[in-house]
Amino acid sequence: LDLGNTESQSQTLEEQTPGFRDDVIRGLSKREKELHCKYLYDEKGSQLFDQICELPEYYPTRTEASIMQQNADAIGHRIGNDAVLVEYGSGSSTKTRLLLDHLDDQRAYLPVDISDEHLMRTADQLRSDYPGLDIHPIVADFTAGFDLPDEFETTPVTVYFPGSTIGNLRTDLAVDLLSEIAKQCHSGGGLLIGFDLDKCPDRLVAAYDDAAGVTAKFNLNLLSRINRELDGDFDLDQFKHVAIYSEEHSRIEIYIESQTDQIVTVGDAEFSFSEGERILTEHSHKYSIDQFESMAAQAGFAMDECWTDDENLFAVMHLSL
Ligand code: AVJ
Repeated sequence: LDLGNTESQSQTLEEQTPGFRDDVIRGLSKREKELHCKYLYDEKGSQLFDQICELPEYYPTRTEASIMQQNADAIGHRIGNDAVLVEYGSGSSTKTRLLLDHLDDQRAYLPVDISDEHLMRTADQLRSDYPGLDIHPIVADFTAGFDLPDEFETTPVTVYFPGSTIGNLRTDLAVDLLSEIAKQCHSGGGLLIGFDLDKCPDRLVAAYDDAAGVTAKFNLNLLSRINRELDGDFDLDQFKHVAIYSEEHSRIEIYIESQTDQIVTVGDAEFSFSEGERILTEHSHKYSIDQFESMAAQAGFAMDECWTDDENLFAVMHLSL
């Protein structure tokens, strides 16, 4: 039975995410401990996020999909025919299908995502569902910037950036990313973006600290990932999920809070936690339509049209350069 050289086939976990160890050690060494939110989305984290999207308290995903559904024609008209669509963080491209069904003689679709297997599987599925569509999957971390294939370097491009993922970024970094997107769109291009609207704190906190505790599992899963991949010894029973709303920054802040004074090791590094000490794991910024419009204007975008739901929970906006 030839097992082949599994070593060469299966990268070690470390090789899969080379920056993970360095980022974790650096983040836990800070006076105010933090871990980058992108590390929440390992296989288990992505499954838990899919479960979060089904929770009654977590309205963003279903609200954005219904806005897209209700306004598909108007949105398709704004994007225009013969469009080249680049989607940031495409995942399983479910919302995109709403668009693709309303864009006739679409030029090309370039889904961009950091997890390559998931992206390739989705691209294959889309090729069979949309035979006439030219699909170019791009494996990239869009926050780190990436180039489009040469053939699209000069064509007007519409970037589709759903899910309020822009909300993960501090405002100055959000403007930087929007400026990168503006460069990619070229003149004549556009941006279709979804973002969560600011609202009463109770509704927001409930969406990030659900009664069933799925968001708590999603957050604490990062400690299990550190234990597994970086030889950590976090005792998850001694840490708690915390979600608070910051009026000052109009954002949800998600933390992992130590329940006692304790020492944790990650490989040969050692970190002390005092009772109540927190690790920041994610920001989710909430905007008014005016705030978002002026933030995007700093990156050179002008709003064409904005669609919301009847409870004003979420917004989808089309902007042009
Ligand atoms: C995927 C970043 C848009 O900010 O609402 C959901 C992530 N975190 N519940 C969000 C998230 C906890 C989500 N984004």
